[in-house]
Amino acid sequence: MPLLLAPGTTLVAATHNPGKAKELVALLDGRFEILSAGSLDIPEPDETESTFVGNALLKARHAAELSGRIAIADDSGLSVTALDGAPGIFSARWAGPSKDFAEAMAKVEARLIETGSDDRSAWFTSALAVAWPDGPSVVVEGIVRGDLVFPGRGVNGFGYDPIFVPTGHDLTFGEMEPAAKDAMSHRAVAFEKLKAALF
Ligand code: ITT
Repeated sequence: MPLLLAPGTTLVAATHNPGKAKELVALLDGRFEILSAGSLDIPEPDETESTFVGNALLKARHAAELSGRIAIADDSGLSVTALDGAPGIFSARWAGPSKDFAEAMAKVEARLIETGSDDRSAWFTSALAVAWPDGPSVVVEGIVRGDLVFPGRGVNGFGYDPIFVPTGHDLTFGEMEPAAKDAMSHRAVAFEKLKAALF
């Protein structure tokens, strides 16, 4: 039987990142009742997998098992061409325990300068996983391509948004209105695939 998500279903948003949680709620668009992992006291699992898809499934399954409810998780990150795809799945970890993204963006710039390359192209990836407490799960992946700018610009969004200009645009994700980012982001691309699979 195909897996389907009926409107009005309660979903646990298995993230502890407030910026990401806001975007997930915007994408889910009043279609579902959302409970946050934080409000259910679900701890953050260790992200032990080596891919976005693997870590998204791990987070969704963990939250589904602990809550007994259907859970949705996102694993995402910034990949820089001249850095062979780094920081990639380590995007959150590059900000250190204090989650200092000014530091993480400075590290990206310093590493780029070290390479001597003038290639500033990069892409964001989002893997979105939905897991049912009794076992099945679905995962999809979306990307958005762009170029990095230094210094960063804008205070909207979160994480690496100030340094990322999506292809075909002039504003960084940090300068765009949230709705503009939500219409084209890696998370939105993944979400379209999830809709096709589950709604
Ligand atoms: P959860 O695991 O609790 O969801 P997290 O922040 O640890 O929170 P990830 O492991 O998926 O999440 O790390 C993704 C990091 O990549 C995130 O902390 C951001 O710094 C960055 N990132 C992902 N999507 C982004 C976006 O849309 N804009 C800017 N940075 C983003």
